[in-house]
Amino acid sequence: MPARTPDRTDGRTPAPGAATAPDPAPAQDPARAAAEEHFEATLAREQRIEPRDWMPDGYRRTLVRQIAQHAHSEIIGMQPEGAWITRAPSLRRKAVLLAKVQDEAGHGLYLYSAAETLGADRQDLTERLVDGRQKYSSIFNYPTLSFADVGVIGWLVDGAAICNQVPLCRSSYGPYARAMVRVCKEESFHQRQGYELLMTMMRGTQAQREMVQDAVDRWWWPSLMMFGPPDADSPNTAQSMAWRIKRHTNDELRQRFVDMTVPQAEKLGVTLPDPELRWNEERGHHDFGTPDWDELKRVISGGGPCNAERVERRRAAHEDGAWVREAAAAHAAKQAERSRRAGKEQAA
Ligand code: FAQ
Repeated sequence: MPARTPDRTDGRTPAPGAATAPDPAPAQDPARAAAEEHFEATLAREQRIEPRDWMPDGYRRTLVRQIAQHAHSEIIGMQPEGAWITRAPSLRRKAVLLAKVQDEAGHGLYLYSAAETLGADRQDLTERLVDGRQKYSSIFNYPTLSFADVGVIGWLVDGAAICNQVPLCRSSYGPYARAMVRVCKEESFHQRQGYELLMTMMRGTQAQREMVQDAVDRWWWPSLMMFGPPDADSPNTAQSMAWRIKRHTNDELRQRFVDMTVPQAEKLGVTLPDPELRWNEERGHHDFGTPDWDELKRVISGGGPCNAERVERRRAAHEDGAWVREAAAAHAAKQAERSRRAGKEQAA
């Protein structure tokens, strides 16, 4: 029988960032000591922590932070490609792109739901995004200058997302891990559509090939930065690995992405813009150059080329959607009232 949260009946916690009373010391509270032991044993057995299980406050906070940032990334990530829906060059490309962008919205919704199982409030998370208190992936702060960018986002950005997220299917928190399974299946489809689009362009005119190369040159380094700062400068990795939230470090996944992508670039016929990129026989991996970490810091802290535009658009969309949320809430209240009345009539 799994240990349940001993001090809360509904397994929920105050909004992230709210003050929490310190938990009693385990030695003084046998129920708490048993819950902690159960938590550690569950991790050691590679089993999942579920919403009603006891978990350390830090574990909960870390998950809310990562899942919220991830959800925000999916939602903000709709914008760079979404900008091309009206300009896609054929009905087929338009339909494919529309479906892809809708998938990203779905991913955001699964992830916000996963954050809600930890006690986070969706409205609060959105407010934290639009007022800059929570982050989203740096990659979505770069502009999409040509239709080739749509293909390169599918190939490189979704490719990096897959490398990062497939191990998260084994993350220790059940709702997050389960959400990742479906997300990864869809991301893998997105990656193929991007690669297919680029392959088509590479078989086209010289101008199209140049568009693809230009897009690769602009997106390569930002894609490597998606994996986060180098391990030595990553404040969260050690603890997140110990809690089995993350299963690999940022540098391990970055290396995996480079090794996976180099042969695909060769097949496509594009050059990756890194003079230091070469196979290292001894390591059995590709060596590659150092991303501009100052650029990553700048983009994360709001100074990227599109940060202001992305957040402003998200804020406006949220405000424009207020009437939909109000209508849905009014409808739900009406339904609830109807079932309450029907229940009363049945009981009478
Ligand atoms: N951008 O200590 P670490 C997608 C932050 S989804 C912005 O290494 P951690 C789908 C980090 O959060 C893409 N912020 O942190 C798609 C932390 O913040 P704090 C999103 C970044 O969490 C495709 C601080 O810096 N994917 O692409 C970035 O252990 C196409 C220190 O860093 C996920 O969110 C960054 N690149 O590792 C959609 C995956 N890197 O504590 C549309 C889940 C780091 O100061 C189109 N997340 N930070 O608030 C993760 O795996 C991890 O959170 C990492 C960062 C690996 C991103």
